[in-house]
Amino acid sequence: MAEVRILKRRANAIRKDIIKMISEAGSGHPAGALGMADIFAVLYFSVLNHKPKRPDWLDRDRLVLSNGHICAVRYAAMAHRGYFPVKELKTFRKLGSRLQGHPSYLDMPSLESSSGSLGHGLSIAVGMALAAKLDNKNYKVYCVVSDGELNEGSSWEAVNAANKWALDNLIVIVDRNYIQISGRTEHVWPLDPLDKKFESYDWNVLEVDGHDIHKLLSVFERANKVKGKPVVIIANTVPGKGVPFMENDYEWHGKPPSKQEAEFALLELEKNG
Ligand SMILES: Cc1ncc(C[n+]2csc(CCOP(=O)(O)OP(=O)(O)O)c2C)c(N)n1
Ligand SMILES: [Mg+2]
Repeated sequence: MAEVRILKRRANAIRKDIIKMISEAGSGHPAGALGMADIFAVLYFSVLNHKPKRPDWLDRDRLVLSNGHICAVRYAAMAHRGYFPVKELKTFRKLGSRLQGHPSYLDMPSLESSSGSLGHGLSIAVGMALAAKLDNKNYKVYCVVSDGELNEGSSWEAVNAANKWALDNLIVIVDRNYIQISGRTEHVWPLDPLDKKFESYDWNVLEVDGHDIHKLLSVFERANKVKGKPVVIIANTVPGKGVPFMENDYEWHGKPPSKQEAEFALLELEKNG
């Protein structure tokens, strides 16, 4: 399918930019960002109903990034999609830049919310989805959260609230990469069985390989058809995906590659086009 091929290429271009941005800044979070590149390519280039040149369009779908530390992937996807010039990615994490290391909504309203302090995004998304219902609006609210972030009890209050209001316009994507800042999730603070936990709050639970573009396209299609319940897509991802020496290693949660490591990473990504 041509669309799948194009989206794969876009995800790889996003990954290259993530490496360049974080290495040039000398700080940042490569593992989660690389792991979510396929999903952000699919969201920005296929799923979202939005107008990059009119980010304040009232009927746009909202995308809340709750685990703000992986924002390099969002900035790269947005730049490629036309929200701002790709060359602005060079300013990532620099003083005065709109592209802060943790997203600042005040600097760039199209981010929908500021984030970085974990555990808030899901509540914000629930509020947006409820507002859409009250206003009789048809837009969807997508919310990306991470697995380590679900340690925050506030996330589960939001999950419960979404059930109360039967927010079927809310689609949550969990970056299930099994790592967090200080180790493997199941070692630091076990989460499994995550599907059963969401099911116990009467959510519609879908699970997907977060790197299979074809399956991602169909899981979003299914999620959009669910009526009467909020939806969670548990996306199984490989942290550091595409850069073999970073894959599945929690040490790369928040460490920039050296210049030499970045060159090596870019060579690896080059193999994928
Ligand atoms: C409220 C809050 N507590 C602690 C932190 C510090 N922190 C930043 S990232 C992180 C790990 C979160 O796990 P996850 O998002 O799954 O990490 P990743 O998969 O991206 O490596 C922590 C504890 C924070 N940003 N906010
Ligand atoms: Mg994680």
